[in-house]
Order: sequence, then C-alpha cells, then structure tokens
Amino acid sequence: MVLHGNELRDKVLEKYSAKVYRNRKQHVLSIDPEASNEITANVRTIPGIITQRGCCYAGCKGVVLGPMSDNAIIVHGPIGCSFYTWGTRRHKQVETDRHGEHADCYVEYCFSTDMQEPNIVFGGEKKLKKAIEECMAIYKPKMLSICSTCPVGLIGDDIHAIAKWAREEYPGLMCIAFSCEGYKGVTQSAGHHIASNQIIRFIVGTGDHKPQKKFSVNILGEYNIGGDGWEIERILNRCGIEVVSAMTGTSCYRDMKNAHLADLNLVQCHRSINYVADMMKDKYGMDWIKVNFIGVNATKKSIRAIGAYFNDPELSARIEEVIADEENTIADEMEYYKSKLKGKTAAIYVGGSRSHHYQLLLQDLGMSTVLAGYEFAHRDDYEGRRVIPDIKVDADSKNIENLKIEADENLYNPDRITPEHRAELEANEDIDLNDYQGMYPDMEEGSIIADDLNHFETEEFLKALKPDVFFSGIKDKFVVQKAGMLSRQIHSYDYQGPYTCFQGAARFGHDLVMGLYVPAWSFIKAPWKNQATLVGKLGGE
Ligand code: CFN
Ligand code: HCA
Repeated sequence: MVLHGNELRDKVLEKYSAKVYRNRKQHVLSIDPEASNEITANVRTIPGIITQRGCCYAGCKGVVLGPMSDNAIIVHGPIGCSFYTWGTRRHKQVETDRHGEHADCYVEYCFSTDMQEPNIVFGGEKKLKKAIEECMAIYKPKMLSICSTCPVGLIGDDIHAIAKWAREEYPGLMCIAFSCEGYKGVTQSAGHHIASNQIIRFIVGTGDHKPQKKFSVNILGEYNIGGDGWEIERILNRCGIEVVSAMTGTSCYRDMKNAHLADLNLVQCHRSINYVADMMKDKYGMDWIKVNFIGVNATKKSIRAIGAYFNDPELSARIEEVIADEENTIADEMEYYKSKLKGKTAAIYVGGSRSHHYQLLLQDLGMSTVLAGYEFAHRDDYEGRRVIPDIKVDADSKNIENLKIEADENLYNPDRITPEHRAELEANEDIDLNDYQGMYPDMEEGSIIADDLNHFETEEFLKALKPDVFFSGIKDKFVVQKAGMLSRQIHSYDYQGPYTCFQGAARFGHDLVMGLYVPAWSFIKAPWKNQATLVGKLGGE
C-alpha cells in the first residue's frame, strides 16, 4: 500500500522511542489546507540524531562574512574551525568595488590564531593581537574581522576590547569582533543574526558614495553562489536599476558602507539577513520587499514588484521589454527541458530558503515537490508572518542580543513613496512589502514538510516517495546516489551555476536533464544490498 501525507509521516516516525516520536512529530507534517499547519522549528536537535545542521560560527563567518572580498577574517580558535570554512562555500568574488576601484580580495585566504593548549589555559588574547599585527604588516586590509570559535567563549578572551585596540592602533582600519562561538543558539541561524547586528552597528551608514541612477537597490541575502548574484545584477542593470551593494556576495566592505543611500532593499534570502532589512527600516525608514530570482515566473514577479514599488511608467515599460527579451532568448531551451522533465518529482532539503525558492523553478519546468524541509529556518520561513498571529520568541534569540535601533534623524526618510501608494502595495497580494509569506502557500496538499530532517528520515522518506531527484548538500548527497537516485547539490550547485533569473533557469533545466537522463543510475546497486557494510565483534578480542 502506498502511504502518503500524515500516514506516511507516522509510519516513518513510529520506529522512534515515544519521546523522540513526540518531538519529531512536531517537526514533520503534511500540508493540509484545513489544518493549522503549525511546525516546530529553530529548536535544539535531539542529541544522538544525525542532523545536517551546522553551527553559529558557520553561519556568521562562513555564510554572511565569508563572501565580503576586502574583509580579512581572523578565526580566533583552534585551526580546525578555520580549515572547515576555507573554500567550502561557492561564493564568487572579484577584486573591484562598485566604483571600479581595486579592492583586495581575501576570500581564498585562511587566517587563524591556531590556538594551542597553553593559549586555552593562559588565554589567547596576546596571540590574537600578534595575528592582527602580522595581518596588518603583510596585507594592510581596510576591514578585519575577528570570529571566535567555541573555546574562546569558554575561556573568556575579550575579542571586542582587542577589536577596539586595533581600531585605535591602525587608523582607517575597521576592525570588528564577532562573538559567534559555535555552541551559541541551535544552528547557523544564530550566526546570521550576530553578523547582521555588527554590519548595522559598524558598517552600513558610514559611506557617502551616492547612487548615480534614479532607481537604486541593495540585494540582501544574495551570496553569489556559482555566480547567481552576477546574473541578478545583469538583469537589474538592464532594467536601469543600480545595485548599491549586495549582502554579501559580489560586495566588499566599501560598497556596504553606502547601503543606506539606496532607495530600496530587496531580500532574496529572508532567513539569513531579514535582521538587516528590519534594522534598516527602523534606522533609515527604508522599505524592503521579498524577492526571489530563482525561477522564470518568480523572477518576473520580483522585477515587476520592484517596478510597482518605484511606480514609474518608464521603468515599468523597460522592465517589460527586458522580460520579453530574456524570455525569448531561453524559450526554445525551456520548452525542450520541460518536455523532458514534465511530471517528474523532487525532494529538497537544504538550509533556510532555497528549499522554497527552488520549488518555483521546478514548477516552471513542470515538476512538483513531494518533500521539502529546512535545516535551520524559523516558523515564519515555513508559515509566513501573516499566518502567525503571535510569533514565539525564537529559541536562539535568548542567546543573542537584539539590537535596539533608533531612527537616524538625518537619514530617516519614510517618504520615498506616498501613503496612498504604500497602501496600494500593502494590499497587493503579489508583493511582500516588509513582510514574507513563507513556503507553505506554494506547496501542494499532501506534500511532506520536514524540519531538521535527519539521515534516517531522509532514507525512509525517499524509499517511500521515490522522487526522481533529491536536492540536498554534500553530507547527504552520496548516500542517496549510492542507492541509485540522482542527487544535485543546491548549496554548491555541484560546481555549476548560476541558476538565477532567465538564463540561470535554462542552465538549471539543462543540468537536471543531463543528470536524469544519464543511464548510470540503473547500473548502480547499493553496496549494502549485497554485503554487510558494518562488521562487529561480540565479546571483543
Ligand atoms: S547561500 Fe544561503 S540561501 S544564506 Fe543560508 S539560508 Fe546556507 S550556505 Mo548552504 S546553500 Fe543554504 Fe540558504 Fe540563505 Fe547557502 S539554503 S545552507 S546558511 N544558505
Ligand atoms: C554551512 C555551509 C553550507 C554547507 C553545504 C553542504 C554551504 O552550512 O556551513 O552541507 O553541502 O552552502 O556551503 O550550507
């Protein structure tokens, strides 16, 4: 009998002990338009369960700070933490700022204090100062970040005092400390928040390079994985929209200083950087709109929403021209890929926003998503803010200082649009103005949602649902492929991309058709099907 929906969920989870079952049941459900569809998210994983999640340090250093080109990041901690985030995420960079000036690029470097036992016992502050002096003598960066990892939090080195010392010692240097010890919070998500706070506290608002064009934006939550951000900027530039900064892919410290001078914030990944969007709204009166440049229809909707925000007939006409032209360029290819992919199904499990965004691109290609989940998203990413009357305090925010932001009187400008136009935009269901609808509304009834999906559940759900492809990350990719199912990485794009906007959609279709139609899968016999993979001895010898 083929089970689906909540019956399938119960069948998979019933193997757990009662306590674990009760816990996981709150994280796994199937979409039911009649039910409240409340999910538990952003809470601690049960110890012993093999989760795919990462840590606070990964979210701060690896995800948000990592892509900034002219930011030399010293990891204060044992060398392993630094090595872990060295070159593993595919954020691409260039060595110029947005005004064509050279900006050194340190993304391929790995700076660390390499703490040893004596530093743990007697303190590591001296070693950190020495590392800063060395870095300044050799590279002279304009920005230097200090990111602490677990042991530093435990022994109490004061990295903020050292950052202050460095700012005084080296005039012109922006040195910022990030207390992003891995144990903070419950996932990467805590690190996104810590990074966002410091970006607002120290960077945004300190530049004076005004945009040149009539319409200007920042792109928040776009990290230029596989070149995604370059493709988005190409489209926006074609429409006549200037990008003042992106946070943080394709950007450097010098661009981000000017972010407050743009007209509007576009939020691509809501999970990692909604904090910056909200704080800029409070401090500068700057609106943000939720966009998604993954998928043809999603991209069209997003650039039309930008046009609607600016409310300028010339801009809207140009946007329509760009849409028509870009669609025309990919029409034949998309038609072909659709003919090969129509009716196929997918499961997606990645971090905090792509499990939603990629569903829309799959829809463009005639595919549907039978299971989706996030590693570390919060309830609003699943359910949408508007459907949660009273948002629970996030489990991780207990640990993280919520920055109190006051309006900057000189720069606060709520009058970018008229009150009448604002009311119009707020009433428009196609536009998420200063708000985000989340994943649920785009999912079909009966499909499975799984928060913090683990190895056991992955294997069980895939066996039952048999999707044609599983989109995931490096940790779960190979177990799935060894079982004879195609798996594509949605974090790194398996060394491909960009997948954004129109041409990116066609490239994604191409890569997916190649993956699915290669005959290799039928030749694979999972090793554990005909031999034991684990041999144990009773009694010991
Ligand atoms: S690029 Fe982003 S889109 S930032 Fe975030 S929530 Fe990670 S690194 Mo991996 S691919 Fe992933 Fe998202 Fe936003 Fe990337 S889905 S897990 S922390 N993510
Ligand atoms: C992270 C980074 C990561 C990991 C990818 C993966 C990324 O969470 O620390 O597990 O395949 O995108 O590089 O999400």
